[in-house]
Amino acid sequence: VAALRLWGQEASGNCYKVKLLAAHLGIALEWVRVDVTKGETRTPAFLAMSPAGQVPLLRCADGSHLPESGAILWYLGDGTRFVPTDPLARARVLQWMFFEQYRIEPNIATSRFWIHLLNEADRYAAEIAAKREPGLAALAVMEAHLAAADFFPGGAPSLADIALYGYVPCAPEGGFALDAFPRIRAWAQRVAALSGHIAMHDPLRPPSAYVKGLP
Ligand SMILES: N[C@@H](CCC(=O)N[C@@H](CS)C(=O)NCC(=O)O)C(=O)O
Repeated sequence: VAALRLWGQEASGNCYKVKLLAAHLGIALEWVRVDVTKGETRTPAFLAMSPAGQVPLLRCADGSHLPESGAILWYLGDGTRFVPTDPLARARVLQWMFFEQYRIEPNIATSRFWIHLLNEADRYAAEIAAKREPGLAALAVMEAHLAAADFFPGGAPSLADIALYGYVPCAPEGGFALDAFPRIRAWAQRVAALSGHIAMHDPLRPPSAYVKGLP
């Protein structure tokens, strides 16, 4: 059995999701740091493992490689308390994981990448402006859901909460203030209060940021 190995970058919410689940489940992961801003995900050797040239990438127990944060979460999390057994309940977890990938990640994570990771808000002003309305709309969908539920999809924390926690609490770093979303802020506090929780250790963030309760 191969040791589980994760290729990733510290400031990436997609990679943080995997680390967060592993921390909750007590799963040991070997960490291989990749710098996405230096083209390290686009080398022939990396593309042979991750066809889209992206992190996170997991080497699984059988030695094969699995990209896509949602797929990795499912591989590590199925059969644990983060995935229900009832077919419809499982589908509802996937509902929110797909929502995260289509409505949250492409708007909020991309804006955060240009503003926070690249520090090039001016150069990407048009792209950032185009993400604003769909990003706010996605946050509004989450806020509405939380009127009747503590987690996604419901009663207990699931993989969907782990997936959404990757980028939603750090949305302000992408220019999306969460002041107008009190239920999202309360949800983020609930997730962060779960035993086993770890923060994202983003080296670009000043240490004081952790004191203010960022993820
Ligand atoms: N849908 C993918 C997105 C992964 C992704 O966007 N990875 C970024 C870092 S957060 C990356 O590797 N970018 C480098 C590149 O595209 O070359 C997932 O959820 O894992």
